[in-house]
Amino acid sequence: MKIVDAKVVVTSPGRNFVTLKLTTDEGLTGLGDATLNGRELAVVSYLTDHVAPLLIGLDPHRIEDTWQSLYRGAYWRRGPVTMAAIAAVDVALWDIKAKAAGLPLYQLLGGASRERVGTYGHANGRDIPELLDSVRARLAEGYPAVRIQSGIPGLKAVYGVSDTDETGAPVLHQQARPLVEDWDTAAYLRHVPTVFEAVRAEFGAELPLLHDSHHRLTPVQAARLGKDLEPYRPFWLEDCTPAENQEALRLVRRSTTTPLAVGEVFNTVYDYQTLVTEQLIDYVRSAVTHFGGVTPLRKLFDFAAQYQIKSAIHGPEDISPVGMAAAVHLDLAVHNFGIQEYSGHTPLTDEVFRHAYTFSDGHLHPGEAPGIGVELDEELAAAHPYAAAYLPVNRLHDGTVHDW
Ligand code: GCO
Ligand code: MG
Repeated sequence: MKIVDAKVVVTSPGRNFVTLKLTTDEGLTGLGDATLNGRELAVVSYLTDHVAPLLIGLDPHRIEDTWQSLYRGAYWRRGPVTMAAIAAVDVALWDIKAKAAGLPLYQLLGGASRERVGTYGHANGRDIPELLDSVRARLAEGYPAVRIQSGIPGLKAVYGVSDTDETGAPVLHQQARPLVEDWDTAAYLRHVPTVFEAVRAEFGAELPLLHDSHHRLTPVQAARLGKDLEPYRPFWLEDCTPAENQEALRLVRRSTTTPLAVGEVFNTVYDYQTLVTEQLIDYVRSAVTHFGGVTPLRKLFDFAAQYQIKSAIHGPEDISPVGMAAAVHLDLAVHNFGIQEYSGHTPLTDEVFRHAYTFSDGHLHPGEAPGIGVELDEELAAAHPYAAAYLPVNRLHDGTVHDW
């Protein structure tokens, strides 16, 4: 079998998604997600101008060899643009291989290690009463675990709550400049424990509660927050520091037993080396889409497993249903699965990307369709073209840019 066509499809059925479609001389097709939120067209160019020409004529079964040649052959290794492009190729090849075998991808990854995949959903509120309503809504939808984010008194727009629709999904800013949010770490550190206290008081001790600090704290601030949240037994504290400084997590780890989750912006195993070997974290958060695909993510999970660290694949709305499908196959197969983030997509997105995976009773299953189980409606995709959109930026009261 040979690859005869490599096409990049950009569509915006509510938000931008970048998809690679490979076609073989036997008529089999494979899809891979290459969406890099806010920087989509850089990956489109990387794929179209530099990768697609290399794929024509290759045997699609040679996944490891293709991965290694794209990673090593570029000379310029790592980075989100490169790794999102490689991820799309990797997933498209796994899709083709599994279709050729007539099996759902999880079967090629060792088969199911569980019956279904547990998830967490997002609850957001501008204030605590609104957040409690949002938690109630997620529980009514069946979510077994909930991430809680709340507005902070004195701040007008903060991560997770500035502009969300009725499902809790962030509203896109399709405009020429990024939206500016504001930030005050002291106010945040004072407020978050009161949020946990209120949610525990309303929903009891058993509901797994997660929280995302979105890279905003210094190590000593993160240590303080981890300690302050201990009485409320969080399931995890996510991205407490900007973890490209891996050593920063040593202080946090020594100071608190609050479990830590890190890694959605990481793109290779080297980003995790210290974190994993020193057991500084409890969950690795990379997405198939941003980590170079199923091939390296599986290796990361096996590496993490040696240190009792579990998987928690990044699953916001900006991972397309193609990336989500690949994630759910991995989730079902790996032994050290922890939890899957799942926000779902708009009905229009689910029409553009018809998928076999299902969400019911708070759990995902990849389905039994051969491959990853996603079909792209190219006509509908073309009817919703790319629209420039930015993630927000974050500024302190004096105007200083802060981590977003
Ligand atoms: C999460 C993430 C997202 C990111 C988004 C950026 O935990 O789901 O932090 O909300 O902000 O993926 O593109
Ligand atoms: Mg996050």
